[in-house]
Amino acid sequence: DYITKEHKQAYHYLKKQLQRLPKNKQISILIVEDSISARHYIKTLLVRQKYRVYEANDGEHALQVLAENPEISVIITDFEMPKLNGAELCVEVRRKHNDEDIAIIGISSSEQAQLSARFIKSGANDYLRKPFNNEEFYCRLSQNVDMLENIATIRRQANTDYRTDLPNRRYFFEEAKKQLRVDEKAQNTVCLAMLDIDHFKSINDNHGHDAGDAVLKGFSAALTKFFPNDLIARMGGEEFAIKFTKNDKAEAQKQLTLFIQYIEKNSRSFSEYAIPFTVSAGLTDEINHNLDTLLKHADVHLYQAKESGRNRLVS
Ligand code: GH3
Ligand code: MG
Ligand code: MG
Ligand code: MG
Ligand code: MG
Repeated sequence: DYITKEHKQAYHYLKKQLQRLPKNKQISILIVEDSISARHYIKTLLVRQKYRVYEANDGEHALQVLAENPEISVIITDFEMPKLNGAELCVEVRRKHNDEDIAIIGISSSEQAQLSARFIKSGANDYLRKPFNNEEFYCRLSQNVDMLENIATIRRQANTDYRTDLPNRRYFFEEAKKQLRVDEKAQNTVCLAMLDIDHFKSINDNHGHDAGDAVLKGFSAALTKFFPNDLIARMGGEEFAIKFTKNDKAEAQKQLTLFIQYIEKNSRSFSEYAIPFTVSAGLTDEINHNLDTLLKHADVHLYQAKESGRNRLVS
C-alpha cells in the first residue's frame, strides 16, 4: 500500500484526537447511502479508524436510525437516494436537532457542480465529490470531529463554574427552566433549595482568599457527592441551589438535614487549611413552575435560617 505523507499526517492527527477523547466516548457515525458497495467502502474506512458505524439506505431510514441512536454525532450522506435525498435529509436533521451537535458531510458522484452548494445551503458542514481520495476523506472527517469537540468544550466551559467545577448559574437557569416546563405539564410539586455558607466573609478575613476558595471547592465536592441525581449549581459567591429531581418534600428535607450535619462534622477535613464551617439552607416545595418565584421563596426560607441562628434548614 502506498501511503502518502499527507495521509500519514491525517492519520496521525486523527489518532491524536481519538486519544484525547475519554475512552468511552467513541465517535458514532451514520452512513446514509443507497449503494451497498459505496456504503460498505465508507464503512471499511471508518471502522479502520475505530469509529462506531451506523448505516441507512435512504434519508427517511437515516432519520429513524438517528432518532434511535442519539449518540450519533456525524452523518456522511449521499445525495441521490430514494424517498428523502441528501439535501432534504440535512434540512430535516437541522430542523429536529441542535445545530452544534451533529456534523453532516455530503457525498455525491453527480457531475452537477451546484450540488455542493445545495448541500451546504441545506445545512451540511462539508462536501466530498465521489470517487473521493481517502486522505481527503479522513482529513475532512477529522476536521469535523474536531469542530464538534471544540463546540462541546466551549459549551462545557460556558456551563461550568471555573472555581468549583460545579454547574454555574447560567446552566442552572437554562436547565431548571427546561425541567419546570415538564413539571408544569405534569402539575408536579417542585422542591427547590438555596444554600449559603455561614460567615464566609470571616473565613476570607481570617484565613485569606485562597482559604476561602479551598472551602468553596471542598463544599462543592461534598454537594456533588450528596446530590448526584439532582440539579445543583453555584449561583454566585458562596450561594448554591438545588432543584430536586424527586418531588418529595420529606425526602428533600431529610437529605438537606443530613447534608448540613455532614458539613458541620466534616468541613474541617475539606482542605489543608482545616477550617470548620457550617451552611444554612432554605427549601421551598410548591405547585409553582416559575423559577424566579421558586428561588425567591427558597431565599426567604434561607434568610429565616440565617436569622434563627444558621447551620440549619428552614422549609
Ligand atoms: P452569612 O452567614 O450571613 O451568609 O454571612 P457571610 O459572611 O457568609 O455572607 P456575606 O454575603 O457577607 O459574604 C460573602 C463573602 O463571600 C463576600 C465575598 O467577598 C466572598 N466571596 C464571594 N465569592 C468568593 C470567591 O469566589 N472566593 C472567595 N474566597 N470569596 C468569595
Ligand atoms: Mg445514491
Ligand atoms: Mg450574606
Ligand atoms: Mg454566607
Ligand atoms: Mg451569601
